[in-house]
Amino acid sequence: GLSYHRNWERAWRSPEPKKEYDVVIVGGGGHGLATAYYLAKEHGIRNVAVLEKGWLGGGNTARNTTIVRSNYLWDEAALLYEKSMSLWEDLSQDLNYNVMFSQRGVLNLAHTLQEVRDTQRRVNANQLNNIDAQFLTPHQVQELVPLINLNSRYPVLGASFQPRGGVARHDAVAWGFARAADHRGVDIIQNCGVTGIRRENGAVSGVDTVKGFIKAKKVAVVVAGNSSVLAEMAGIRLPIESHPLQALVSESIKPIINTVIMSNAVHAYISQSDKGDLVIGAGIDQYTGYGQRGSFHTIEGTLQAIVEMFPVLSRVRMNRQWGGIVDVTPDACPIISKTAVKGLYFNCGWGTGGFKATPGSGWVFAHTVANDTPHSLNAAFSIDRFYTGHLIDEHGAAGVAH
Ligand code: FAD
Ligand code: PYC
Repeated sequence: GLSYHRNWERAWRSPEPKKEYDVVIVGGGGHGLATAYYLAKEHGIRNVAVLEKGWLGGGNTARNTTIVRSNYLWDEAALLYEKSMSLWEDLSQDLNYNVMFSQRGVLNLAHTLQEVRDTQRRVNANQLNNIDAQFLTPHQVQELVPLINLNSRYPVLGASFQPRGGVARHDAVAWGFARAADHRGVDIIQNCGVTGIRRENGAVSGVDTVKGFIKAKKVAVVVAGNSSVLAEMAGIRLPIESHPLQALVSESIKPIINTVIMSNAVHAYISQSDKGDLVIGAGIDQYTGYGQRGSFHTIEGTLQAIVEMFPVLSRVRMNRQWGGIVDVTPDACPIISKTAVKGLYFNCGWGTGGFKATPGSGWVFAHTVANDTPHSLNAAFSIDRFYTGHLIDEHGAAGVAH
């Protein structure tokens, strides 16, 4: 500050794009940057460009509420998210960048008898996969969260708790991966929207961008809410719907909540950031669209639920509200896959829950792109499952209902 911003070191270069790369990654969110980092680190592939139409992490990476957990029901999803969790636990050291990963625990509340049964089933399934899930009674929930009203219109009958879950600092995740990828030779090019995907004889040959054509042996698309738009450029249809998802933060207040509390049933969740703001999120807006905002009634319903669960918050002022566009699949699971076009790969469909997967997603996608074959952890998440019917239904474990 005292140097008037004159002496900051550059965290990454901003080169002009080369004419050709071994791999072009489309999308400079956390997932795209993580993919670039692990391509360089794990597979020695460094002739890589990340093309971002805006600024790094300006999409959902910057717009999400940063909840990290791995308590998914089915083995396929649980193992993938748990891989991500294990990478989170070492990420600040690995990137040499403090991503402020804070394992303050995540609670998923159950408000009906059926939800209690579903929650217990998921906890049992998690324990069989060595995931640190516990079932808490209402009394135990109250001990963890003294301010919660257990007996509101949404009575709390129990909860799952994952102590290793928590939150991280979203910007730092994008910047940490970017800096570490850049150090390994990856070119990061912002303000470089991709406008076309070229193909020759059934194989990808490069991308058209606002900075001209860039030749590429492989193209890996990681653009979250814009996935269908990019797929159309390559003549592919994806089973994806893009919906707005909203969040908001309050003014800063003293520490009052030291864990993460989520309720699928009431479409609301809350944590408190290290700055003191309450970070509150909603369920998705039901309509599809690409506008990064949401409708008023959704956020109003969310705040009604929050105030019922936490009457003490009724007079806290809200500071900012925003929306991102989430890419939702029919089974609430991602697509991390080769496509019918040789050399073209898609990583999308993370919907409302991809932030927690950022390192794991990049790690398995890098493997898939480098070897032209999926890792065992993402083999089940191929696009083929929508033809074979081998869906992995994780609607119950999705953070917010959709
Ligand atoms: P993004 O960060 O969106 O990156 C995609 C990038 O592609 C963008 O930067 C975009 O500009 C770029 N792009 C698009 N089109 C082009 C183009 N033509 N050319 C070049 N670049 C292009 N997940 C959790 O796990 N926990 C949470 O608590 C959570 N909360 C959420 C709350 C909200 C309000 C929202 C919106 C999402 C939330 N999510 C959460 C979901 C999570 O944010 C996403 O799943 C995840 O961030 C997706 O990461 P990404 O890197 O793929 O996407
Ligand atoms: O997937 O845990 C999650 C989540 C929380 C808020 C939005 N998504």
